[in-house]
Amino acid sequence: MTTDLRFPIGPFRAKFTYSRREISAATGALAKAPKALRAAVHGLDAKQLSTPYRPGGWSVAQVVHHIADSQVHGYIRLKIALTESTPTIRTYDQDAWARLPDADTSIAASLDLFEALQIRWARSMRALDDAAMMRCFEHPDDGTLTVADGIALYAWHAQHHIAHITTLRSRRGW
Ligand code: NI
Repeated sequence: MTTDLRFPIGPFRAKFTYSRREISAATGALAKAPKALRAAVHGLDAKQLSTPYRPGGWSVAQVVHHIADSQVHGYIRLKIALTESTPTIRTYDQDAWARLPDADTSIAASLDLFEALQIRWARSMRALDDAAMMRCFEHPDDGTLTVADGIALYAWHAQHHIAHITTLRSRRGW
């Protein structure tokens, strides 16, 4: 069996419509993600944080910063979808962001940022009704997505990147 190190929990598949149970599972997974990320990096030293999670991949620290950066985008994307008529959201060059000088081994602020954003996110999303969950936004690469897709996507996204770190640790015996 071959394992694709880039997709330790498999790829995300948008479904467009979700049951209440699926949305609450995704919201719950997101709510737990900041703590899970802290646990995933707990005790790692600077050398370990600079280690790529796979050959040619981002370092552990870059993965942590990316989770925070991505959650910033996700938060803004869903707020825009809730307040504008089928807006087209802005993409960004993730690899270029990961190479910016702030993507170093100082990860504490990104852990805090992810946690704080998640508190705001959970507060906003828990209060939404079915009509709000079906509001759409246009992703320039991925097409039309609903707010519910966005919640499911970001829940997957956090777990996907946390698994990059936890699978690296288990392969290395860290
Ligand atoms: Ni990502």
